[in-house]
Amino acid sequence: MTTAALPTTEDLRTRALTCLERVGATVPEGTGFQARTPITGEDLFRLAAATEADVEEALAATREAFLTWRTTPAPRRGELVRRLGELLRDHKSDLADLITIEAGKIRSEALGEVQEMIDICEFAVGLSRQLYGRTIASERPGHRLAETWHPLGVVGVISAFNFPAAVWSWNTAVALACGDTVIWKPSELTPLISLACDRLLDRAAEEVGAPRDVHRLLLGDRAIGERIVDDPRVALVSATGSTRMGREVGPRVAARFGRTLLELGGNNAAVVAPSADLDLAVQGIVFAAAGTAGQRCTTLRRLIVHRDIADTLVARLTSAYAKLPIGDPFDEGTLVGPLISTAALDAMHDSVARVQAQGGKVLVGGGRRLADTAPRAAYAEPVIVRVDEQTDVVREETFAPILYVLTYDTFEEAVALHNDVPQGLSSSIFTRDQQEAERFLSSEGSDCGIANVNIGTSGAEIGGAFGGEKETGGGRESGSDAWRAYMRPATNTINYSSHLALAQNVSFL
Ligand code: UN1
Repeated sequence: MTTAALPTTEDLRTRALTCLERVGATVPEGTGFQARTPITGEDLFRLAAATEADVEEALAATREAFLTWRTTPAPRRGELVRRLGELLRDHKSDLADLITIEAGKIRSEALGEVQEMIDICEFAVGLSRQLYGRTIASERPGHRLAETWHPLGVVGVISAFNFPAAVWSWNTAVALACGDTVIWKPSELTPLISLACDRLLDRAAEEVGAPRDVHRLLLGDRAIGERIVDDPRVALVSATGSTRMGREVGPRVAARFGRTLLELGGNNAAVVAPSADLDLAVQGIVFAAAGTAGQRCTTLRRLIVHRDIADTLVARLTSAYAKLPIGDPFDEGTLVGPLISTAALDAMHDSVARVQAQGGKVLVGGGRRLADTAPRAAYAEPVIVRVDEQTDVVREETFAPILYVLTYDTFEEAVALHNDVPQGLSSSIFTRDQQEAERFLSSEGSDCGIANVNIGTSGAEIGGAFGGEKETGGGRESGSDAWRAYMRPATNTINYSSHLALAQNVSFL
């Protein structure tokens, strides 16, 4: 199904300007790069990119601001994050519109992304009163051993187009509560939502009297990211993107003994066992595989189905896929919006062609929609491909709605197939067999940072830590105790006796 006619680029331009105006942001016009919309695939505005002097000034200013911010009591820092959360709530609809215009997300998912930002702000406000350290029993009389946590410094956030605002907020809300300052280089594909978020944080800082330079936004290309990566004033580089990008960022930051928090590619799978509730499984699979047009790092890319139920499940999925409404993401009826670019569509078609050459069979989808009305946009039909083995194409992440279906006979075989990819972000099992579910979650089961039962691989809540293993990079962001990555622990030994006792019974003097 293709939903109603697309809005015009002019409509989208006006709508974007209205949203920005309501948020209080202006478009920095210039000749640097184009803001565009995947809805029509056309250009919206030409924007100024940050210059080398802007980058240097931002690095110096955020470092300077850190020196005062780190001594501001954490619950006071939390007030800034609370105000940011309130402003995000007030402007939820405008922010969601900007996300739809620039990233092509359907309305419900764009609103969900803003909700995720509000949620992490609330989490970080609470966190600002919970930056706990431990007290440890000392082996020496009259001594106390304690662990204290301190702000780290400037945090460089490099974010991707697909969660253009939420990933920034996971990092920024937590970093600010922890006493760090933030310098942000968003994707070149999503400058407008970045300007809106930056403006709201600026307003929050003005209102609560926080230093203006606790955060800076730098719009522009890869060279800006490289400056952040290489500058010793940036204590932590939190980067979200491809494994290829992480492979460059990791060693460069390590070479200067900086820290990284990497959130890279995923190749997430769901195991569907014979006992699974198929109604539940079909819903969970379709959302995880076709939702966000397959452009989440948590998107379901591989289905590992028990041979006995494979045909039944596949038949249900193909019929659901054939009915997916594809088109204008602002249309309430649409479930699948555009891919970010025609290059993404080419990559999708290339992967499908390569896997077909390896014996893969397309069961449904794979075509292009709206090519006549919007030749520069990339509306893709989510595709299901049945494969006999996990070939090199299946083992790589293609950032598009391709679902590969594999079959298994034994649980051990399913887990082995599941883990036999280079990435380790998210995973799930659909089963009513408790033993099987627990084994999947145990250390002999899924090797991912996220492992679910009877829900899909995507759509994690902010309360848990988010991230994955292997080529996904090992970072953890968002909830739980992910905050520790944004602080440095110090171990303190305090002698309150009148004797100098040495540890390990050493005597000296
Ligand atoms: C991402 O795709 O980079 O779990 C983040 C999810 C979302 C976050 C995805 N809460 O799908």
